[in-house]
Amino acid sequence: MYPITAVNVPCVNTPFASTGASATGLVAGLKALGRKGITVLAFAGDGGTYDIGIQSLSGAAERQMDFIYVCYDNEGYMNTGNQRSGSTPLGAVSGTTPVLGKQQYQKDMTAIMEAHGLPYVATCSASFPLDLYEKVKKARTIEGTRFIHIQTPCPPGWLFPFSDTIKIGELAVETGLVVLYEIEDGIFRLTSMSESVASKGTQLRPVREYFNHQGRFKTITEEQIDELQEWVTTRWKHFLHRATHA
Ligand SMILES: Cc1ncc(C[n+]2csc(CCOP(=O)(O)OP(=O)(O)O)c2C)c(N)n1
Repeated sequence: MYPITAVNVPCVNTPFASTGASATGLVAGLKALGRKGITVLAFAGDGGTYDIGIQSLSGAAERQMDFIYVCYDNEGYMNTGNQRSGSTPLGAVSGTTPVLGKQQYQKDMTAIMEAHGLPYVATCSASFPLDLYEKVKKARTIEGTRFIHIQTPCPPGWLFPFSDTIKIGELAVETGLVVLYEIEDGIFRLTSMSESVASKGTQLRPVREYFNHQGRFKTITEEQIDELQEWVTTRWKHFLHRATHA
């Protein structure tokens, strides 16, 4: 219990590489004991999910182990002082991309998890808590591996004032850099702010607005901004198409 863990339920701390394997073991152990009605929830950062723990997560997902896996994604290895991860965006300065910023795009972890044929995957933002609440509630009712991704803005790592935290998360969705959706048994659905932008037919805000508010993008180039704008626009069209041809 606190300060060892801040949650009021039984909890196991595991090494980075083994979150998926540890959750698998808990599911198997509860089954062997005949304990029913307990949800196993795995919770790991983007470093722990996109990079260090991807093999055990992929193995568990391929076996359709019965747990919810939540990746809270602050787009870097933050508690060791902000090293780049597979989720750090193109152009972002970090401890390991200190001069030019990261030169690669983010890995699309939710698409990778969808490709495992999961019964439920969803994307969320810490700035849209009701959407997150609904998705976790729904995931609890489904069997098999469920994957939930949450973008969680990080003031000290992304270099913006703490008071802007909710605004930055909202901007990520309003610009289309983060798209809120869920895929249940293969059926794709936009949700929350992303759904209302789509259904009203309004435009996404320019990605430049998101970059302007964060110190980590201080060295991003005009070419990179244009490239990212094009990438967002193309991806948004793809999502709109999926939403209307579900
Ligand atoms: C097995 C193992 N390898 C490496 C580390 C060092 N380490 C501590 S925190 C961290 C990065 C965590 O990044 P992330 O999973 O994104 O979580 P965040 O700190 O951003 O919440 C690393 C590599 C460790 N503690 N254990």
